[in-house]
Amino acid sequence: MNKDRENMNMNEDSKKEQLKPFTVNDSGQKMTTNQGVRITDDEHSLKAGDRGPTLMEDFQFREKMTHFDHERIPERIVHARGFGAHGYFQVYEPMAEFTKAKFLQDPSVKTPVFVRFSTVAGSRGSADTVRDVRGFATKFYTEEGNFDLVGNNMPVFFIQDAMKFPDFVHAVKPEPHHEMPQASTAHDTHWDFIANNTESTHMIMWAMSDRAIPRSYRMMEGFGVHTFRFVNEKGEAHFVKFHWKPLLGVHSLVWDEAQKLAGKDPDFNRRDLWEAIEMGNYPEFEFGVQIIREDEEFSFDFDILDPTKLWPEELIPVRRIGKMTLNRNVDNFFAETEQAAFHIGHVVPGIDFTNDPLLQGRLFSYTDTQLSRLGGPNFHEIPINRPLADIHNNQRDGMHRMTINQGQTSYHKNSLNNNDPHEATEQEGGFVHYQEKVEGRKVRARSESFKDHYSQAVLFWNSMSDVEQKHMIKAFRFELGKVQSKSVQQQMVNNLSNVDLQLAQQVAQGIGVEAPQAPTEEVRQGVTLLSPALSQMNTVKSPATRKIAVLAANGFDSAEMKAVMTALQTAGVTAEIVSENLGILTGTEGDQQQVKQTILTADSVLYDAVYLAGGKESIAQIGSIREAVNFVVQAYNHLKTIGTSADGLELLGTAGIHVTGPEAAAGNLEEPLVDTGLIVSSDAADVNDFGQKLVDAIAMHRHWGRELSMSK
Ligand code: HDD
Repeated sequence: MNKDRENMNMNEDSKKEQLKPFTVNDSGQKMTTNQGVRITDDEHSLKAGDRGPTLMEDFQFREKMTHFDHERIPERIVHARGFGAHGYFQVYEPMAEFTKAKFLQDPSVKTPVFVRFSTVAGSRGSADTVRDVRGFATKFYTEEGNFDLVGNNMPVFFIQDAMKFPDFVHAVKPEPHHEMPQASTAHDTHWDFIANNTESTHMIMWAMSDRAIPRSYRMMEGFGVHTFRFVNEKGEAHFVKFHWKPLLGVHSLVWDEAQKLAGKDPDFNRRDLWEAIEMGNYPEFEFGVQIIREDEEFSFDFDILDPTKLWPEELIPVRRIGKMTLNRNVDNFFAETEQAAFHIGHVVPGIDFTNDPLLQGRLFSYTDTQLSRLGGPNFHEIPINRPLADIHNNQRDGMHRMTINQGQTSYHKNSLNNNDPHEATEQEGGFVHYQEKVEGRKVRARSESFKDHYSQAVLFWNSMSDVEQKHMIKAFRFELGKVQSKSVQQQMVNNLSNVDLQLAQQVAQGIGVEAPQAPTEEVRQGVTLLSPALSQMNTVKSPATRKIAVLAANGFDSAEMKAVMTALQTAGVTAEIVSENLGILTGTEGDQQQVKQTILTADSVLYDAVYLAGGKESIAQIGSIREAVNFVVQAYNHLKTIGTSADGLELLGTAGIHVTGPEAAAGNLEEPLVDTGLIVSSDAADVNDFGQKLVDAIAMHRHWGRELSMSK
């Protein structure tokens, strides 16, 4: 099935072709047992008389039931809930100066990839939009073998040494005595761990930020987290950090929306990814690298091997060296997404490890976990995990072995088979480990240079905008507010005093514990304290692939609807008509619109924006439905773009939503509101201008100014 790597013609479809012989299509086929015997009746077990007992000899029943009884496998111990897609990667220019990895040399080569996005803490059936880190694992099926980049959507981690991973995960997961709460860090053991393991402080700032509730998997960054090595043909090495940069920018939900989504559509993120790919809106991520010379290892105010530290982009720029496009959904979730086995130790020549103690420990865990999850040592033979490069070695047998190795010998060295398979030289593509010089005593210890737990937490906090800081304060108040132990709450607030005293004091006030008056630790001076790249306010903004609900009924304003729909379509925004009932609506000029969702099946949390269609009759009908009015109010509270005709203004007014007009600007209203993102057709030059203004507002993602005017 595999082609010899020398003759390999790698292209975007190479993996698809490899998977093809394993796929089965039942359309038009007769039903059989697993032994291929055709089945005449699949509904009745074999009985002694039509009211009698089932017979042991019913092999058909036994086979069907036995398979069913065993069709679940253990879920991943972390990252259990996830969703994957296929795609390809192309490098922009040869990277030979830094690495000899073949897939990073030729811009014409499309290397197939499989990506699995995930949440970390929740079970397989938990909700997508919980507050959590997101996994971002990529398998590159390169001609030199598989390279797995097993990263997250945050650039740092909770712990510095893999020895602590089981402790951390035990603390995060539901508490052992009552298995609560599901997929949430808002509980005592989690915060007890964070408060008592101060190396987590930087990462907890990320986890309490909007990054932990992404709007879409298509709108998150990815990070390899660890420092890796690039090694070139000459054997020269550079330190490297890997990044994924989404072309749609980095955008998040708001917390109330995320919580409601968990009930309204627990599959929100996976549905978004699936639908985007089905619609041809292929998610794109640029591959970025930050590179440091070996002789610069000690030139920074952080240890580059410490996984709780990022490399500020302003200090070490991210060079974008290629692009990944996800363009194909899986045929079968279990076979592909669930059985995908990633491993940080899957590297190809040109990419190597460093002594980051978290990375080193991960190198053990990933194969080990698949042994129980996928039932033995042959999980590399499962179609989704097979490399495109050939496999030849003397490993044999074991549970579920598929390969039929021919010949007499399965050992090295041999003479009976010409000593084959034989080792490759470095020139033939053999992997040669980078010859880093290491020396030291055997100690259980942590380097002094890892002991600064606060300065990058400060960096992160300082780099947030006012709005983002407000969200974080609320997130801390929410999470710690659910903690039962006063002592844990107090310890955590004291810990936060080392990041920012005001932050600590505001959190303390919200959760009713003593506000610290001074930091409890001495904070390091003279370190980098600002990185604008960390704020999502500075990200790419685009209306493309956003979703808008069009609230309409019979009698909608045809001219306005046409202009708005055209503007939305041109900008790549998906519009769905939401009305009281399914069916067809007729506009003022007799044109028709198909209703996609009813006010019962839809909810504003499923959309980025709402357009309350013009037309007196339509507005009156929508205004008479309480859920429809709530729909608009909720979208407003979640800071989404709202477009309305002048006819809709009254309806919005009764719902407590007022528009800033010239009067308010002149200070003539009692409570003038800053209503950016509330687009009224009468304020536009014409219907086309209205459509364009709506699109521009949708591109803003959310209207944060409205939030500042709405709450403290
Ligand atoms: Fe891990 C899964 C990412 C630290 C042990 N990890 C897993 C997945 C991702 C990450 C994305 C899901 C892969 C998939 O979709 O199948 N893990 C990370 C990152 C880390 C990290 C970015 C820190 C930088 N992990 C980490 C440590 C250990 C593990 C320190 C243990 C020493 N991780 C595992 C695991 C998992 C896993 C238990 C569970 C399922 C699996 O591997 O296949 O082995």
